[in-house]
Amino acid sequence: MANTSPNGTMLSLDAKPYAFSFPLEHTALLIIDMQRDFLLTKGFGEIQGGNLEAVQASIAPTKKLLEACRGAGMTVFHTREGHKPDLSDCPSSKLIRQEAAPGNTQHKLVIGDKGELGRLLTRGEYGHDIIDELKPVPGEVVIDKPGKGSFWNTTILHQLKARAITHLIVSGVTTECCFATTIREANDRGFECCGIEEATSGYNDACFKKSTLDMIHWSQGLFGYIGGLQPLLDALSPLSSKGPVANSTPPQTPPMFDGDLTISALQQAYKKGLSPITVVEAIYEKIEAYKEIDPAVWVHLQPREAALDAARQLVSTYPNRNALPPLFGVPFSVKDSIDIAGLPTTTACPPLAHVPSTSAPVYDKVIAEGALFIGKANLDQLATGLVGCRSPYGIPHSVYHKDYISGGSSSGSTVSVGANLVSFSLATDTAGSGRVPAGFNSIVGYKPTRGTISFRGITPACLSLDCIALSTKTVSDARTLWQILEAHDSLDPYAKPEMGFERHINSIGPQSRTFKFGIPPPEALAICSPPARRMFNETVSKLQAIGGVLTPIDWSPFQKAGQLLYDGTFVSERLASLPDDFLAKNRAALHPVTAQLMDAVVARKSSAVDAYRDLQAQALYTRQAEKVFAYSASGVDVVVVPTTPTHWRIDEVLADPIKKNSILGEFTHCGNVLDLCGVAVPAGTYSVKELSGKEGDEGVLPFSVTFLGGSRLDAEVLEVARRFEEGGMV
Ligand code: TIU
Repeated sequence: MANTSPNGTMLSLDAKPYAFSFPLEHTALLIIDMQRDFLLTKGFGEIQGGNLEAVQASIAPTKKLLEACRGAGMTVFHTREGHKPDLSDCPSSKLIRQEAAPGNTQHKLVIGDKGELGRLLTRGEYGHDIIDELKPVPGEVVIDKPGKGSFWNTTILHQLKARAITHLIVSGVTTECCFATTIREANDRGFECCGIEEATSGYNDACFKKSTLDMIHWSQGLFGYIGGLQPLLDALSPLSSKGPVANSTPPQTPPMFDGDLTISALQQAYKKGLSPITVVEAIYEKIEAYKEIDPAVWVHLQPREAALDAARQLVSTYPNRNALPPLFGVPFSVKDSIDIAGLPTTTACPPLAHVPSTSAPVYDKVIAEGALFIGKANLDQLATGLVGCRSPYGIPHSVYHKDYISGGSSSGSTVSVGANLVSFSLATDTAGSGRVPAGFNSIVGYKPTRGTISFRGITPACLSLDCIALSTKTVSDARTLWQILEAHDSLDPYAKPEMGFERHINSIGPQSRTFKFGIPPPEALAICSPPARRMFNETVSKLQAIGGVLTPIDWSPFQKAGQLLYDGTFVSERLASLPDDFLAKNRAALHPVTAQLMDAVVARKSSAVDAYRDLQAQALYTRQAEKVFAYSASGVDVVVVPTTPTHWRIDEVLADPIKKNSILGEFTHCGNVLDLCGVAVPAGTYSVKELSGKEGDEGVLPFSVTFLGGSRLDAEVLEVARRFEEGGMV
């Protein structure tokens, strides 16, 4: 049974204790430990005395289940139980207890010992890997777990939340051990789980398996649901075209490119046979045409032939369109403060230009996933500014209006996405540089929690606040990139610890229909233009209409943190990133506004005492803001702000460059100072004349709101933003 709901396609199957309903887009298939060590002869399981015939009964049904879920385009997770070769992650409870049993005859070989399939349950060994029949394909997640349950000491909760998963279809081995433990762990973290009876089995008799499954659904579903394979296959079969179909051949006539550059649309189109060569040809036509409209987008454009070569290379590297990496053939731009080996990084500051020999990890990662590099995008000099008017390579304008600013500092990045020249851009955000220009070009600007994506290989603006920003067309595309890029980089001194404490899924959970949000008080919103105020009020109503509960918050830490960035010593850190004599030597070569800003920083003569006071204030406001987002009766899921108070004309900024710039950061600066994550999302348009007050002015301008969340609450923030994007346009 399928129907659509605010959460997408709802499916349902008969199960115990009652029907299991699940939203397809928020459901993952979780296949537990289908490893050679557990399923094949001479593996760990057999050595420990397990009944191999019983456990192998799960293989064929699990294969059917996996194919059906892939066919429906469902998210797939696999787990593998095992340990580091030095066994440092293997506790004695696993290593010794069974072996030490009086009269033990079964556990003569233990984890780490040499068996015929390699060292038992040891990562990297043949026996540790998943059986050939169920081999993961690109895009599927493999979780290596040291425990029986899948959640202990792994990133699975984070990775499921990152994909907005709330429901799990669970299969795998062994029923009595890792399957059951995982369902219990998942249940405690808020997931709705349905185990599939035929697709799990254990090392014991049928009675033992039945008892294990009964314990899961007993008492009206104490831990979850148990369903049959056929009812699930029946529920999924109408959707079988959504994902890769085994052994299908490409159509004779490849599909036309419809111009939709969202990552999700390109993924579908490439699966159906579209060639990335067609896409490259189409976008170079558009890029050439757009140079007439705005010649200031690019600092470096890849030659068309080079991009075509890269596309041809991708086609030959990935001949199977059913096993493409997630960014296969997805065109992107890069802010020109991010290193790409062999190309100059200018940071829009020619005296600082250098040609790096290695690329930033963020660039390498998207290339490794099949993305197509198109060019390096313009920016405000030294990534300093929110306007887009401070570059020697020209002033890009909003894709909506030639007289209005594009915003900055990621000006070219956001225009290249807003003008539909590329699918996404790798940008940065130090004080709003990813969010402000996203707002002025009606795209999504996502600033993840700082330190969760590597910032190596990037010219710093203010290193302790700098953060990668992702410029995309949709929240879902931002989420896709975030999943690919997010990883602990031990060489990045500002990296967050590898595993953060993850809250259970709540505001984004299976039962949630509401979320709590706070907004700035009226006196803080008074800085906004009349259309920005009107549209912000309408946004609040829209949020309430989609389940948002407006909740009072203490705005003061956000406001004070913003002031700290305007008036405090953080601006001195911009100088700390430059060579000592840089200003003296290069003043004449700098953009006049950059020179003026840097001179003002020097003239302040801030002391170390001033800097420490600011650091202490930052810590205090950060703790205060954490309370706003705390998991408590008064805590909110997101704070919603206008991305900018207004939209300036280019001539207005040129006449008053510093003040006009600082006003734009009113609602973004706090995000960096308080270690928040945030995503700017388009929220409709208004007429230019409503802003200018001049009847004769034509055209419209975009309005944008930003959803701010606490540190590492990215999954929650993106989910609320998705709900707004899909249901809340004003
Ligand atoms: N021993 C046993 O039944 N199982 C395991 O050790 N791991 C899993 O269940 N995967």
